[in-house]
Amino acid sequence: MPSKKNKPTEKITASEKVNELSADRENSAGQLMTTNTGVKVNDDQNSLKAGERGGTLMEDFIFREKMTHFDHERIPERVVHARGSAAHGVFKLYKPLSEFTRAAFLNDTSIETPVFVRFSTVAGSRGSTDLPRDVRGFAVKFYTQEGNFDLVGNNMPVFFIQDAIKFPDLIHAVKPEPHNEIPQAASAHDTFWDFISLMPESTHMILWLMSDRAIPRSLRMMEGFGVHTFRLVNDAGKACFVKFHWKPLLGVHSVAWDEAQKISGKDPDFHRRDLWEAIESGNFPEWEFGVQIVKEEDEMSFDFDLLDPTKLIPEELVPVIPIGKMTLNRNPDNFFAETEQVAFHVGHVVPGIDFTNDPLLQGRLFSYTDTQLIRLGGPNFQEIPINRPVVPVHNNQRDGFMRQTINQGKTSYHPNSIGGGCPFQAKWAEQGFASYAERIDANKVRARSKSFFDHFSQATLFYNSQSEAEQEHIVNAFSFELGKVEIVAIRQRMLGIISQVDQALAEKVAFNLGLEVPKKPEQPMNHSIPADGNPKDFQPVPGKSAVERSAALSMANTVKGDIRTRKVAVLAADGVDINAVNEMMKALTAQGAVPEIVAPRLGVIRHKNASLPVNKSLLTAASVLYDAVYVPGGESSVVTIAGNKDAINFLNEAYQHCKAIAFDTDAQVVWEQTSFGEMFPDHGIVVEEDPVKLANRFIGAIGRHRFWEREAEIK
Ligand code: HDE
Repeated sequence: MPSKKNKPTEKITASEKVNELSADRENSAGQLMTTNTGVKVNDDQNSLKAGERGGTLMEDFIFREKMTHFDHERIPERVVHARGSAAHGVFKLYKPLSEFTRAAFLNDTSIETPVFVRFSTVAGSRGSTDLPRDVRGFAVKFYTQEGNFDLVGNNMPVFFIQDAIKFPDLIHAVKPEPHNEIPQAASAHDTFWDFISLMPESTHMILWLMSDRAIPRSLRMMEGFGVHTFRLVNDAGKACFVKFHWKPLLGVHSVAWDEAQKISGKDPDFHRRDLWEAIESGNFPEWEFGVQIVKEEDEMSFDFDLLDPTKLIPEELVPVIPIGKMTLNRNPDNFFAETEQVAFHVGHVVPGIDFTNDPLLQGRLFSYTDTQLIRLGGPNFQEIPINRPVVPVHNNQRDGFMRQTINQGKTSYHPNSIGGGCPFQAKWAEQGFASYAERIDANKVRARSKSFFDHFSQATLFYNSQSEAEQEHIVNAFSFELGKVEIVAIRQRMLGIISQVDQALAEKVAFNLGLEVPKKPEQPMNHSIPADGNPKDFQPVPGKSAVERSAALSMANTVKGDIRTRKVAVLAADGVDINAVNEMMKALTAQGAVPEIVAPRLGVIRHKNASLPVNKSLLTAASVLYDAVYVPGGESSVVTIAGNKDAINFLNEAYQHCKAIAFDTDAQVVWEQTSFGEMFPDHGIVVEEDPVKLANRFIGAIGRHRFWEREAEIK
């Protein structure tokens, strides 16, 4: 839960990084057009020709330059996390963390550290939908006074695999199948589940992926996790272990799976648009930054290995301490220059933050620079404005494609005497980075620690921690995903794995698939075995989580009641009770919600001499793009709405997706036309005569986010 210090930030000025970028901004307003060499262009409409009907001349340097630049506009998309949206912001520390780390930005509460944050889906291409069932990337670049620190995390606290060497396999399995490039941005296909069914270590992550965490309502309503255990090192050189957390002030919320699929068609940019609009309207997204600290001497005191990235530390064992707040307050000026060219790297750390031997983390330390070299075209990607630190860079690295820096002097080596020995190495006291001197005494082996072999107990912990509705969603997600798998043996193998998490869960999924849960899990269960390994030595080892249920794992326990930025459709037509609409819009807007009038056609809706502008027509709007619906009274308006099948469908869908719906008493005729017209209204359906009571109850209902319990009624 976010702490008391988390009051919304009023207004934040541009960060140091945003100001620094101004040197690179271009603005054509009021300017003459030029070529790239600065020559003013007189005709941008016609190429140079040998006569009006003749061939284009090679001499036309203006045409050649324009076309060549266009021909080279594309760069490779990220091999994973290709689809992303980003924003600038700032991080403010609540209280110094000097006991644990010497990182300056975690020691000085007066510093406002600029950040650039990129959210992403993992599997889809750059142009894919925002709403697949997928993990979301949550990558934060802190431009600190000691260089850049990148916290390249996800919205789930664990990962699919334990060793980086399996990452290419995992990604090959989840990406569209190589022979026909189908399906786009979806895990529901044979190769993904084939791989997963052979990799029991992925089970915990799979439970998260099958949960509603994989279909967020908004990028602003997701948690973020550093996933790996990192190290913090204090000024005395003493280290402790740390897990990093981001907790959104608006709470963690999701959409329904049916809704996610429909949003993908109606507005594939749903999350990108939502983030953009929130920032443009001054509703700055905010997260609290939290840490779970484990003393070095307690490393071995858990029933799981801190170095195993398929495990989380239950908050019941180690609480998350809120240490600061991040606010995103500015949209990028240019998608390509900033969001596309930003280069994150889990190895970008600052003094006071260090790595552990988590084998996934260790492999990532190689991959991120390597991938930028191909994606951004060479070793000078750190000089791209968005990647540049806000502090000066001095070293003996030189040259390469697209070098921007003009290094002065004649020495580019160290030690040197000609250059006075510059640049100097920084002492510890000068905040020079010195790797933590962990003691290592071991044989060189290709191996996996036995302490990594309990693959199921935290998957069970996660499942047990979910509310009834959330558990039901997991059943449905497994049934959907495995239902799309064509090879029955894969479904069967997955049922064997799911039965290790929870027998009842496996049985429900098996029922939906028309299969039986295998009596005994297929042996061997783990197929990720070296050539000379004995399968018996690689099978999962049953374990038991010290914690049986963890409240933090269920979204049912998240922050509720805040309706800021929630979108509300007001379904109306000519003849609407304009006073009622105005009252409701005023009440909603006062709470920060965003009401929009949706009518059968664009223009205005009228009643007597008054009129209201229509925001969307039923043709362009869809209920999946709103959080709630209000049907005002007004005799001819309610008759029109009641007789409009798109409007009734709008309401039916909102009901099916468990949203708050409000009716004026004299709009009951509309309600009667809906699929839920016969039912006793639940708490999410509000009907009131008194407009003030109606607005208050409706606002309360929107603040609940969803009435998932309604799903039981719908069946
Ligand atoms: Fe990444 N990951 N990853 N990853 N990852 C990339 O780097 C990789 C992992 C994450 O918005 C790539 O610049 C390996 C875990 C995010 O630009 C690449 C392994 C977590 C982003 C890469 C992992 C992440 C990436 C592709 C297993 C959460 C998007 C483009 C050892 C803690 C950053 C790029 C952005 C991107 C490799 C596992 C998060 C190829 C080898 C675990 C948020 O370098």
